Amino acid sequence: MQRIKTLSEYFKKYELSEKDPESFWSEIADSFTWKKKWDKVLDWDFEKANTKWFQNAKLNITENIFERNLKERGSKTAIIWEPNDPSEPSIHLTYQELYEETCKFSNALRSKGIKKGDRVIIYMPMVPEAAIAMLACARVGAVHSVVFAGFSSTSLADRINDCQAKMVLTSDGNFRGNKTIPVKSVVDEALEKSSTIESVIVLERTKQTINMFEGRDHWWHDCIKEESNVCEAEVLDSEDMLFILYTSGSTGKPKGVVHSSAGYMVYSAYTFLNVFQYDENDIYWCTADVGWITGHSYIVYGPLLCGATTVMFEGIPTFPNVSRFWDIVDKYKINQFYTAPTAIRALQAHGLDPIKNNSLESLKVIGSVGEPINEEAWHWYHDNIGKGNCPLVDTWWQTETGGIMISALAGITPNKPAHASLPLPGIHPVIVDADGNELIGNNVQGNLCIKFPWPSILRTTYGDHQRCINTYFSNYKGMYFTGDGVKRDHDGYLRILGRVDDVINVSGHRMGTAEVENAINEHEEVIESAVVGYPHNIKGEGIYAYVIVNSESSDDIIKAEIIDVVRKVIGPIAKPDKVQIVSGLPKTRSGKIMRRILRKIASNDYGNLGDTSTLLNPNVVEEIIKGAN
Ligand code: 7RM
Repeated sequence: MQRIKTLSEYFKKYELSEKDPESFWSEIADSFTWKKKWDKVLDWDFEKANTKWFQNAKLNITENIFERNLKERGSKTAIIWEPNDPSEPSIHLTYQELYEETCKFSNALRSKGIKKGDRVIIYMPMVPEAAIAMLACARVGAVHSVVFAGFSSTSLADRINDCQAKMVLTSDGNFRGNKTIPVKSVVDEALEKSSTIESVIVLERTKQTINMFEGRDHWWHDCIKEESNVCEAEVLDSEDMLFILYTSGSTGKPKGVVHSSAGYMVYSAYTFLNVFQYDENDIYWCTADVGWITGHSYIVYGPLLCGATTVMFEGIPTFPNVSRFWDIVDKYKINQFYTAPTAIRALQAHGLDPIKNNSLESLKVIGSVGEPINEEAWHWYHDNIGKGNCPLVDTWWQTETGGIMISALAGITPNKPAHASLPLPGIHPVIVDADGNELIGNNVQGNLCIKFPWPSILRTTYGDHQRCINTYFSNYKGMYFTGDGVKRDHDGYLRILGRVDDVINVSGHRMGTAEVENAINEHEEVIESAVVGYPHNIKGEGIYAYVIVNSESSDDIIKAEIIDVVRKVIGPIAKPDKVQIVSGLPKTRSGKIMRRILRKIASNDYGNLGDTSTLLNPNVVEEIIKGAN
């Protein structure tokens, strides 16, 4: 695959992608290995949410990672694994070793009856086996759905049930900082609420005591013991499902975003190579978890397709101390470092002391993802980590887009603090006003839509195509709606302003306000609740819950119980930062909660609440302001 090397080349490619998208994308796709090439590059109809890329082509993504790379890169390190505890030895897996481990586990999956199209849940810590599990599923044509190992048993059961999964891959436990987290027992609880799982494969990691259910549960090491290290790859159609990844939206339960084989492969590899400007001998590290899309596209698939060395880190940035990230950068001489603004802000709060003993001179490119990066954090990151001479790529994209959509190309596109900057070739963003009119030219602000398909656009929401149409393709006719606000500045550079729907972004994690409200409402004494986001120094947004209760308990006790119920129903990442007990919620005459007012109060912005006279209960606003946290 050719990499873009200059700004004028970027503009040339961009122009070609507008004029002739089919030849632009087929040239890129040509550098992959196909069992059979496509008949037609693209077929699409946004009104029906139907997009097909590389029609009737046949392939397996793992042959593009392994067979395509092995000859030249068999002895090159594919994965460097850094354990939670820095005194435990790290692991280096070459492409050849990763290939053999993947084949063994693919054979194990087949031995346990997994076939093409079956759904397999991966609920695992950040260990090489998590990547091996994903790749083995892809090799046998099974559809993986990775669930972040911090989610509760209820969240896990919801996902298992939604996609009718046949198998769960998990571990006994999970090391995280100085804690050991039970994982298998969460799976056991989830399986009490679901009926489709036939077997569970358990990786031994923490060696803690767990229950193994005869006939259902098997140890990972037993499963691979007798398996061969060669495994023929299943031949998949370009549009066959590669994976499902659940993500939160503004309504109801999380949606299963579906990605297909060929388009995702082409786009994740192309964007990895170009955004990070990866060179053959570079060491690349993305700090995300494989439970999120960033881990899928930019720890596993993108880098491995490009034959890169990718670092996987099991731990957290603050253990054993707040120098951990920078120690890892120096230990492996990381060249490209990719993390989230929330991590930057958290580390920034500790000042420069934690980096005074680090050189960081291996760094060539630093990146940001998951939420808007504020200017202060941008400068701190750029000056102190990048030492002022590393391009900072602020990469905007979503679970649904599969890969990076708007970003500088490192060292090529001029940097502008807090601006994701320009769309990648092949991406055609438009800014629309509330009525759907396209806002042309510079100095405009509105909602961000994409008007033309790209190879890794989501294909559907699992089991409910209408929901996909309604969520993404109905707000603005003929366009994909992102849910984000955006500004195009006087230079034509794009700045993402954050969500315009009822989704909040807490430490780079997407959370639906309705989802958190539903969890709170599970508490027996809760009558009604309303959840909004508010600006938070470190997390970007915090979760503020207004709750009406019917309870004899003290406010402090009930608040603690409410936080606990959210932890149990969704997981610790969804715990409200602030809970306010109120006697009523501001509502319109038709009974709709006025979130706009609640958001302002949560943000300490009482000055301009707008017109409250049309409320059903204007008095309640005063009361809420008085009691605000
Ligand atoms: C990759 C990822 C998607 C939402 C998206 C935005 C926000 C992501 C940026 C960003 C500003 C960025 N997928 N977002 N990247 N906002 N600048 N560079 O995070 O599906 O989990 O979240 O995240 O609101 O819609 S995600």
